[in-house]
Amino acid sequence: MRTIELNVQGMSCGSCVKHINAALAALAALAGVDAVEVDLPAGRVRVTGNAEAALLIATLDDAGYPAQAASPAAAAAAKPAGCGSSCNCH
Ligand SMILES: [Cu+2]
Repeated sequence: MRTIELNVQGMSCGSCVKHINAALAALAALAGVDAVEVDLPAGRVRVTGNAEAALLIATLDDAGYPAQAASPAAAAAAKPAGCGSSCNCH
C-alpha cells in the first residue's frame, strides 16, 4: 500500500470534490483504492491504496479534471479559483 499525491486542475467547489470522490471510489474494488482525501484549497488529491498513479490520473482526466503527479513546484503554482469559469463541474 502506498500514498499517491496528485495535483488536480479545475477542482474548485464541493461538487467537484464529490465528482472526484465518486470517480475514484469506482476504482476501489477494481484497482485497489483504500482511501481518497481531497484537499480542495490546495488543489490536491491524496489516494491511499495499490492503484497505479497513471490509472488515477487517467480516471481523473476522464472525469474532467486534468491531474498530474504532485511535485513541490506544481503545488506552488496551483491556485484554485472560485467556483465559476475555471470550475469543471458545471
Ligand atoms: Cu465545482
